[in-house]
Amino acid sequence: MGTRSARASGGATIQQKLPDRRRSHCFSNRGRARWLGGLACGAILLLAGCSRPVEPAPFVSMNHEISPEPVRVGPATVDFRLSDAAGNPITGAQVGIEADMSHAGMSPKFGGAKEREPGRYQAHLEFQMAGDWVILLHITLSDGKKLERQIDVRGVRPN
Ligand SMILES: [Cu+2]
Repeated sequence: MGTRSARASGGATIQQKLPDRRRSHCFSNRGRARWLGGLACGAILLLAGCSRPVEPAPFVSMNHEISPEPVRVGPATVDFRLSDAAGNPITGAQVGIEADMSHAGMSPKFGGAKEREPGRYQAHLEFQMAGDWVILLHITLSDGKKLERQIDVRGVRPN
């Protein structure tokens, strides 16, 4: 995973930054001890990377609107805004849409969203059946961070 390799290489970088004087002063013992220590450190970091959640998710708030209202079987439009902790629009996000029904046995429908205005995104989808739906937004921010948001759409009406 990205985080894991970033941590491992971070450890290596710190080691390289240690002054060379010490290394040449007593290379045979200290150099090797440090090298082994570095390995142990790396292993610990790898283990920690496995058990820890990937990274604290960035703060992103989302407001959404679905039309038509009330939602019924057929085409629908989802408008949503992404903004940061300060309320500024989050631009340049790539957003994949996944629409699922809450009951088993239906395959999810996938689509994408387009950024219509800075921080304002729009997706088109089709509700094929009346009932309860869940829309998942798979969001990749411009810096590569990923997060998900869920929109519950209950009681889609028959057409
Ligand atoms: Cu269904």
